[in-house]
Amino acid sequence: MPAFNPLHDRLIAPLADRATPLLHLPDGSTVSGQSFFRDVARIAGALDAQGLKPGDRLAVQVEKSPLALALFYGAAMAGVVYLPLNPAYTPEELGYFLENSGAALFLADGARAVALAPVAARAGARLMALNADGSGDFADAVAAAAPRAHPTPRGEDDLAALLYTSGTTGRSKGAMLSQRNLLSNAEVLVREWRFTSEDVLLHALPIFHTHGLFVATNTILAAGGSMILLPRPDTDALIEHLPRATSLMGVPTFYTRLLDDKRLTRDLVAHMRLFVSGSAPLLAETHEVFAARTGHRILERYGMTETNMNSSNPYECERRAGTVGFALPGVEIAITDPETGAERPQGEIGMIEVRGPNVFQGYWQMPEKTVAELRENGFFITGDLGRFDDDGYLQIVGRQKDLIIAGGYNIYPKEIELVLDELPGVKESAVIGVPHPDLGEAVLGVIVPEPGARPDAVAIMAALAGRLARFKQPRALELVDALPRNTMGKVQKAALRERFGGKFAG
Ligand code: MCA
Ligand code: AMP
Repeated sequence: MPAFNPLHDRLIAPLADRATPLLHLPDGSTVSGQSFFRDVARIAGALDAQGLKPGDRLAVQVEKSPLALALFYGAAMAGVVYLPLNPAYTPEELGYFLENSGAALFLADGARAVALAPVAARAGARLMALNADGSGDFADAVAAAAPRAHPTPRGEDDLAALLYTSGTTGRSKGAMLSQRNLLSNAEVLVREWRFTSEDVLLHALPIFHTHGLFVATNTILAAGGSMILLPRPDTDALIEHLPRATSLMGVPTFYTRLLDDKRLTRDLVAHMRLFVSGSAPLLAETHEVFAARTGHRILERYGMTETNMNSSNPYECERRAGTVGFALPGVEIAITDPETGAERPQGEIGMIEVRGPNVFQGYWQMPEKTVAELRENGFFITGDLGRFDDDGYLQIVGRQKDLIIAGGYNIYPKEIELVLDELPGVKESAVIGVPHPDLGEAVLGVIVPEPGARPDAVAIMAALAGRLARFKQPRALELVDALPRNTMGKVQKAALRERFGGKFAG
C-alpha cells in the first residue's frame, strides 16, 4: 500500500502508542513517544488553525526544547515546509530568509518580538511567540488546537524542509529537501550505523541544521530508539550524561573538548556503542588520540545540507582516520575534473560529485544556481575536493568553494567582506579561515584601510555586531597595506592563510 505521507507514516505514526520514553531530559523527566506524538498532532492542528496550507513555509527561530523538536514533525504531518533558523541570526539576516522563502508564519522567542516584528511585517510573515520555557502565543495555540487525526497526504517528492546554505556571492540559497531525501537517508543510516530500539543517543547538537535535526533525530525515530536531549553542547553535561547513552553524534569540536577533559576515560565510555563525527574535518590526530584514550574509533562521515549524508566509514570494518569512508548504499560518488566534469581515475584529486535519493530538489526560486550546481544527470557538484585512496576510502582534501567551517558552522567569507567593505575607513577586505584549536577554523578579517585612514578594530567589531550573527564575526582583524593578488587580479587567499595561519595556534 503506498504511503500516505512517508515521513509521518514511518517516523511519527509509530509513536502514537509508544508508552516508553522517546526523550530523556536533563532534569530527569522524560517525554514518552505517545506524548511527543500528541504534541506533533496538536502542532499540525495549530498550523491548520493559523491558516497554513500544504506547501506553505513555516520559519522557526527558537531555542532547543522538546516542543521545538516536535515542530518539524508537526509541519511534516500538516504538509507544511519547515524552515529552521539559527537563534544567533540578527534581525537583518532573518529578513532575507523570511522574504526569500515567503514564509507564511514565523515562530520566534517573544523576547525578540520588538526587533523582529518589523522584519516579519516587511516579509509578509505572521509572527508568533514560542519561548524557551514553552510559553508564548504559539504555545497557547498548540495547547488549544484540536489534534490532527490524519496527516496531509504527501508524495515522496513533496518538499518537507527548506534549509538555507550560504552562497559564494554572499546570498544564501534555500536547499529544497523532499520527503524522500530525508527519509531515504534516515533509513540508510539506521542500517549502516546499526541503530536499534535499544539505542539512546546523546543529542547535544543544535536542531536547526541537518546534523542535529535530520541525521540525529530522524535516525533515532526510524530506529525506534530514544534520545537524551541536551539544550546546549556543554562538555560538563556531555560527561554527566554519557554513562546513560549508547551513542553520540558530534562535530569535531565535541571530541577535542572531551579530550581536553580529564574525566573522559575508558571507563566513562566503556558501555558506548558508537561515536560519530561530521560537519567538519576530524583531524586524524584527534581520531587516534580518542582511540588510544577510550578504545573507541570515531566513525567519521561526510554530508551536506543539499545532500544529507553521502559517505560513511564502515561500522564493522576499519574506520580509517582522515577519511570519510565509502558512499552510502544508494549513493554514488564521482571524482571529476573541476573544469570539464570528466570523471578522474582512482587516486586522483578532483571535484566530489554526488547522486542519489538523498540529493536535494534544487535551490528555492534560484533556477540558475540550481542548474550551475545540479547536473541534468542528477549529480550534485559539492564544491569539495577529494580523492579515493587505494582501498576506496574517500578523502576530502580541500574545498574549491570559499567557505570557512568553524565549530561545524559554515561561514561564507563574501557575506562578511560585503559588510566590512561598507565600513568607514575600509578600502577593501578579505576574510579567511585559519586553524583554531577549539573550532577547527576561525574567522580572520584582513583589512586594507583607505589611504590615510586608521580604522579602529573595536569600532569595526561593534559595527559588525548588530549585523552578523556572532559566530560569523571575525575572531581577529589584521590591517595590511594591500591584498596579495594574482595576475588576473583575484585575491590570493592561500597567501593570506599562509601569512596569518599561526594567529590562533594553540
Ligand atoms: C559558538 N560561537 C561560535 C561557534 N559557536 N563561533 C564560531 N563558530 C562556532 N561554531 C561563539 C559564541 O557565540 C560565543 O561568542 C563564543 O563563540 C563561545 O561560544 P561557546 O560557548 O564556546 O559555544 P558553544 O555553545 O559551546 O558551541 C560551540 C559548538 C557549537 C559546540 C562548536 O557551535 C555547535 O554545536 N556546533 C555544531 C554546529 C552544527 O550542528 N553543524 C552542523 C551543520 P561570545 O562568547 O563572543 O558571545 S549541518 C552540516 O554541516 C552537514 C549537513 C553535516 O555534514 O553535518
Ligand atoms: P553544510 O552544507 O553547511 O551542511 O556543510 C557541508 C560541508 O561541510 C561539506 O560540503 C564539507 O565541506 C563539510 N563537511 C561535512 N562533513 C565533513 C567531514 N566529515 N569532513 C570534512 N568536511 C566535511
